Amino acid sequence: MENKRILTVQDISCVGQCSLTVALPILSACGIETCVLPSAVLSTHTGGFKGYTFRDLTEDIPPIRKHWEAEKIVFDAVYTGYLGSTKQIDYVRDIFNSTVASGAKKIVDPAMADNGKLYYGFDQNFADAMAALCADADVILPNITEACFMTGIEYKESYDEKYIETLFKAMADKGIKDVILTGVGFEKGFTGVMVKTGGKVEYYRHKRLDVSSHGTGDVYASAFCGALLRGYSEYDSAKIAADFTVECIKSTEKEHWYGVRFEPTLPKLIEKLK
Ligand code: PXL
Repeated sequence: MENKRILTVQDISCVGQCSLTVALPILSACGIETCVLPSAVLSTHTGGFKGYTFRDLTEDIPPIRKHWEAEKIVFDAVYTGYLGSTKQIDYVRDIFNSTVASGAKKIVDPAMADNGKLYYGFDQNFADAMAALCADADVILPNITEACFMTGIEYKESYDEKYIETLFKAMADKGIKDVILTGVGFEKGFTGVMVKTGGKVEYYRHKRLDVSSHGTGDVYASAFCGALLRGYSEYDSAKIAADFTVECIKSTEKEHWYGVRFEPTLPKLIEKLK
């Protein structure tokens, strides 16, 4: 196996099973050396806990990047998740333009919204800046809500393929390249991923479990990046990540509302990628 090194930029939510506490173990299980750049440190994530602490690390990013440049450290891929401010988005762009190996994959999960709403602390200005970062990426992993906020298209709970086509067209008009659109379901009891690579669009349908947990998108994006760096195509990586996420959700008890219990399913992911 060729050794690959990925940099992931997202927050540390000390408790809550999302962002770095999810990305690091999953990418490691995929056999990928994982370097981290924490965008902020929070006592918990922002979805359902009250009174969390938030230490913004924005101003640490440029000196960290400069040190890596001085050491000639480069990454085979950069994967960004939850970012705390528009300034951080600019600093991530500087990383895209400097500490990457030639041919490095730039993967952006515009983690900022779900179920028709932006997460606490974000506004349309942030969504516009995120759309611009997505245009600098090779592949992005939005859900439908995030795609809507980035394009100005109205969010719909139920829709047809035409609506999804409209979202893809609007993202392409913004210069966005490959898209793994998550949470796309046309029938009751099923959801799936619509994958646009180059001009090709493919759909992978899977069972919809009636549990919604924070951090599901992070579990999905981390497994996708792991499979991609192991040499799978974007479509196959999207499929592997979907099957993994469904299994993880199955292992998550109702009381474990704050995150996805992914640990019991890691051996299956390792086996799959063998
Ligand atoms: O990707 C989800 C996520 C990550 N980080 C923080 C969050 C959330 C979702 O609410 O609050 C801090």
